[in-house]
This record gives sequence, structure tokens and C-alpha cells, in this order.
Amino acid sequence: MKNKIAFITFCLTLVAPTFLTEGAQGAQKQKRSRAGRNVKSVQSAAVTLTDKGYQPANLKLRRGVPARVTFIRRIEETCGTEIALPAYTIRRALPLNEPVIIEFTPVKAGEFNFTCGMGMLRGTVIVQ
Ligand SMILES: [Cu+2]
Repeated sequence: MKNKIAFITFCLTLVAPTFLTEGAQGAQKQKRSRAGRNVKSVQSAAVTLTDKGYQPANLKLRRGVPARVTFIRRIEETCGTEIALPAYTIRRALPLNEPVIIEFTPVKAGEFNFTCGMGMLRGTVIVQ
């Protein structure tokens, strides 16, 4: 009888922390990290358009990992009212002070330009 109680207590000790601290989803996430895969499933970067152009002008991204790049235009007097990433046929309006998130998965290594709508302002995505 004493052994049985000890066993149950032991089982509760094993199970309780999972439910108390994280719930099932958290536990699953942790398991994946431990396995060393999918630790970071999205890569993100941010680019600001200022009077000096795109800052930073070069972005390094890893191939095969979905990318989320946030563009924000901070100057009013500019031709950069659109942002384009021709290699991924992306073209979006870039309103003043409104973050615009561009999502794509870099499939090929190399250098790809992102530009204003007319291709005058330029930056580079470097995929490695
Ligand atoms: Cu332009």
C-alpha cells in the first residue's frame, strides 16, 4: 500500500509540470527544439527607408527558411512609395510610417535586389 502511494506520487511529479507550466503545445515545441530541428522556423529582418536609402541596404537570409521582412518608410519625400522584390514577383505599396511585411521563402542562393517601384532605390537580399 505504501509503495502504491509512492508510485502515484512519482507519476504525478512527472506529469504535473508539463500541464502546469506549458500545456501540451509548449511541451511539443520543446521536444522539437531538443531534437535539434525546426528550432527557428522563420527568419525575420527589418528595413527602414530613410533619406539615406534602405537601411540596412543588405540583408542576409538563409536559403530554405521562410523569411518575414518588414519594410517601413520613414520619409515623405521619396519615390519609394512601393517596394518590389522582382525575383519573387513581389510588389507592394509602402505607405509612410506603416510597416509592410513581405513573406517569401528564399529558394535559391545568390543576390537579389529589392527596389522602389521604379527601380531607382536599391537594396540587396543575400541568400546563403
Ligand atoms: Cu523610385
